[in-house]
Amino acid sequence: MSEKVLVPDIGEFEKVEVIELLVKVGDQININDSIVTLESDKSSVEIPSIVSGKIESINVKIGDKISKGDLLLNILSSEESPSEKIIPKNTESIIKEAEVVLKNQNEKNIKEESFKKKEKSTITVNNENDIDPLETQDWLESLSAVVEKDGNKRAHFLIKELINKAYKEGANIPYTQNTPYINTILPEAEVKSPGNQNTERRIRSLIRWNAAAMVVRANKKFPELGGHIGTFASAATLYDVGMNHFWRAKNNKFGGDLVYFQGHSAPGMYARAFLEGRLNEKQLDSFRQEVKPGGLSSYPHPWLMPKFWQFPTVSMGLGPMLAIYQARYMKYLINRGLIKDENRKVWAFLGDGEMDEPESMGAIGLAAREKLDNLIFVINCNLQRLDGPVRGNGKIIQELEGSFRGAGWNVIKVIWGSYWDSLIANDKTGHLVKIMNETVDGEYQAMKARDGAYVREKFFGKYPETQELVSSLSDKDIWRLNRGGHDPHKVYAAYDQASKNQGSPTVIIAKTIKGYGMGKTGESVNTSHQTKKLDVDDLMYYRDRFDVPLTDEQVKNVQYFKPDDKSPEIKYIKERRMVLGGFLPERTTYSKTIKAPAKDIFNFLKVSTGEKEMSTTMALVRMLTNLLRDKNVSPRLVPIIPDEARTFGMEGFFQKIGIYAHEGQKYEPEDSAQLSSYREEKSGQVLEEGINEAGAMSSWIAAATSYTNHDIEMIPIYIFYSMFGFQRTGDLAWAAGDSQARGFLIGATAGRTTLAGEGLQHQDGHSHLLASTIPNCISYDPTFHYEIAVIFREGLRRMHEKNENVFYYITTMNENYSHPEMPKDKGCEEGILKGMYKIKEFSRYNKTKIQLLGSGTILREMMAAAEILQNEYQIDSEVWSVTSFNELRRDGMEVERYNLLNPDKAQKVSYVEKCLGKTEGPIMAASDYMRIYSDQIRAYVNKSFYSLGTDGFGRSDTRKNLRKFFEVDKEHLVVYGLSVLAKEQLIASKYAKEAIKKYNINGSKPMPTKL
Ligand SMILES: Cc1ncc(C[n+]2csc(CCOP(=O)(O)OP(=O)(O)O)c2C)c(N)n1
Ligand SMILES: [Mg+2]
Repeated sequence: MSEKVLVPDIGEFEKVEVIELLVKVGDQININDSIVTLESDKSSVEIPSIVSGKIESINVKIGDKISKGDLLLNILSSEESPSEKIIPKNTESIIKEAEVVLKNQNEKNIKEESFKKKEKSTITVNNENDIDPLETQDWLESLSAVVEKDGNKRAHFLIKELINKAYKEGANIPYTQNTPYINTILPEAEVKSPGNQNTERRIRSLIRWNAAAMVVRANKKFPELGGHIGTFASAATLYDVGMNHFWRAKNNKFGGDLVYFQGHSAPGMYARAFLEGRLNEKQLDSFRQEVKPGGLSSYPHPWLMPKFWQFPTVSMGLGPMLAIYQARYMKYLINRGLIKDENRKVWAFLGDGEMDEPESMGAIGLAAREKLDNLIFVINCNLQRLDGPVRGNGKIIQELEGSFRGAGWNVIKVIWGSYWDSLIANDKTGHLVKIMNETVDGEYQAMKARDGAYVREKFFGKYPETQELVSSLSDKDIWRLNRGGHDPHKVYAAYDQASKNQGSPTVIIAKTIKGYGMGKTGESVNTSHQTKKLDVDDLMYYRDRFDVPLTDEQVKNVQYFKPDDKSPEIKYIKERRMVLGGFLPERTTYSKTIKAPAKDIFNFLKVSTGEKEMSTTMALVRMLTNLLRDKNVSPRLVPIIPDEARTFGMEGFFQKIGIYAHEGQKYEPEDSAQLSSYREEKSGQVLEEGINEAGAMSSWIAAATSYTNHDIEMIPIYIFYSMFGFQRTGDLAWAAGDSQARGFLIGATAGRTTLAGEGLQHQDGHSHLLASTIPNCISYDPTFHYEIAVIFREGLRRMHEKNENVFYYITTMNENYSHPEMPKDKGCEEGILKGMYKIKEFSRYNKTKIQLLGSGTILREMMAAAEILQNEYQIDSEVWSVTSFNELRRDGMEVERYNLLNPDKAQKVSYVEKCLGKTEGPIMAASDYMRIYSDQIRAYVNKSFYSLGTDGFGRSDTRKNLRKFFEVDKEHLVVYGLSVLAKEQLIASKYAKEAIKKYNINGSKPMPTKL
């Protein structure tokens, strides 16, 4: 039957222009195939067909302005009646979602094992406020009986019911997110490690020794090199258990777990790699000496050790965020069907001091919300940071427990080692746990800096009951009471449980001792962090403490120790890694490249837009829409937006490719009847990050390094307000460079005078300068649509086809203007990419000439000024579109350096000099950025050079007024041009003076920087 396809509800727009017809009469099309593209002055959307069939007739043509309800097509439908067959999209996704939830619920119920306590123990907590201890005892015993008979879950249920009941009856329920200061996993519930504990201990001791030796040796040679011993000393067990039993490497059968190592624990990773035979002594001896190739970097830096390190973590706080978004991105790839679900995990090792960084905790809510059960945080709570205790007066473990539990994480506390088990079991009065709860971290730290007698007196001595509890222990026994993070059994049990946890991320909060084993100078003392030299006595102590088989002489020489390859230790360490699929960390890439799309996919941006005006943001969005039609590129695009899609006219993407939501869409969106309705979907492509630039940047980094971490090349495009880019998340951008990210950053609504109205906080006049600080970031400030097309395609080619480790920063603006046809000149494309090309020449008079350089929207002011100079002052000019002062400077710098270092060789010529060297007249450059942006090339041209720009704070006003204020409007450019020519003695100064008067310019107005 014949069906009419009408224009659906397209939101608030009326009379929107048809800019593309995507079908023709006779075509066979399917439901959801795009029919036409509509474009308003704000955004463009494609209209999909609601029926399948053959097109009988098309009722619209390019240029038509259409509104809701207008007839688009007649289709000979291949279905009886669409409305009968199609379940509305939202209803369908709700049904699907419900089915998935039901299925999971059933599975969970089946799986749930109710753990039963083996031994009954009632803990009586002495409490001065207890008005009836006997009654309390009754209640507690009843609870124990329930636990014994029906298990923990039942006990949980009853407690919850009691709380609800009390709440309903008006009791003021005290809120607590904390559990007592003991291990989360009870001894009887611990899963035992299958490893050979003796061999593992010996291996761990050797790793400890070699890590410390490496740092000490480097500092003996060059005391300025620095390094850390105390951090890894506290974390060795945490890493070893993971390495021996849990972390699976990437190989041809498995994608690999991803481990974010704490930055300054790097010596431990090198020491292990040494035992594994991956690094040799010579390499260890080049720790922190990287200038000569082959040195070991101070911290994890993929840029410096691209085959070893995967994640830069040493800037505190970035690791936690990057790991969360990595885990989320992994799920994104799985849910989009781009990688298999292999139960891979993301592990992140963090310091307790590091958790003070706002970034560290800033995204934990997202991890729980997104149910990232592929994510495990291990927080090494050695209770110290650099200067002193993390929480001297409090308890960092309890604080973290509360925050993570509150956010919805599975929390596993690993506080006490096995030697404590029997003491805690014998604590019938509850006094031991009471002291544990009462003691603050400052005291815990101080105790481990002293000895057993001190602990007996200050800790157990607090109550007669606890004094009695340890009466049969010697001071040495008391000293041996270990902390959970140093006990491989406890750590194994925690890792095991974390790995099996479903439905939420897990945090393991492990208590350790900073500088563990380092003796008086390094163990649990406030200076532990900085200790990088150990004297002979300390080294002897360290050797004895861990039974390292070295002679005194060898210790004095700080020799490394590596047992023979056939020794049980080396065989064990290698065998364990082989079982787990290979070595870690290791950075490899097996992704296939993405063929850059044919040039013609960009051709529509190379013709003039005629009367039609658009912004470069809009041109970019149109280009992306077009790219979504390219079969190779489309599935790999990862659009990332922090709640600004509508600002950038990208709301059309919501329907077209969907917003990623791991739970699909459980509600019918308010705007469901509209074409650009808010569509969330499990396989959605857009990462809509909410108002969260740091999170968006972290997502971008995960996608931009997908080629190595997931062996799939992706094309992330993160679009943001340019002012909230590098300025806001600069350290993440730096980490992106280190990570060898490949992708596009789009600084939209860029420019200090182009984003009118928004004012001081929003108007960006320096993001290009910040971008220029990152060596592998290539940045452009284009003016016209064809420039964007050329730059973007080249970016695709360089990054995703040729695998260059660079990333692109492109600014786009929201000022509407018409765009000319791309110049036919052969050199134009090369010029756009290198940074400048001649866009226009005025040569009517052949008397006086000036070279005018402009970038971004200010190029148009410059072109207008050139016209005035010619028409009113008979001055010729050549106008250059500068797409990147940054790239021009890089080229100039390189050429200059070469020439200076090779004075006797043929001297090279910079690209700027090639363009401008033989031209006539002085040079005047202007941009919508600070003068220093265009000033960058001053040194590389052999001519007088003047730069203009938007130095100073922005403010709200119209574009015209702002450009006047910052003196980059065409009138100022004319005046400055005339003045420059007068200064160069090419014309009389009276012309400039007259123009100043004519344009009503106040020559004694203060610099905008002072206003
Ligand atoms: C953003 C940032 N600020 C400061 C530092 C310097 N720094 C390196 S380690 C450290 C202390 C770390 O303490 P913690 O996180 O507890 O780690 P630990 O060594 O105790 O395991 C500091 C301040 C840094 N690396 N990054
Ligand atoms: Mg610490």
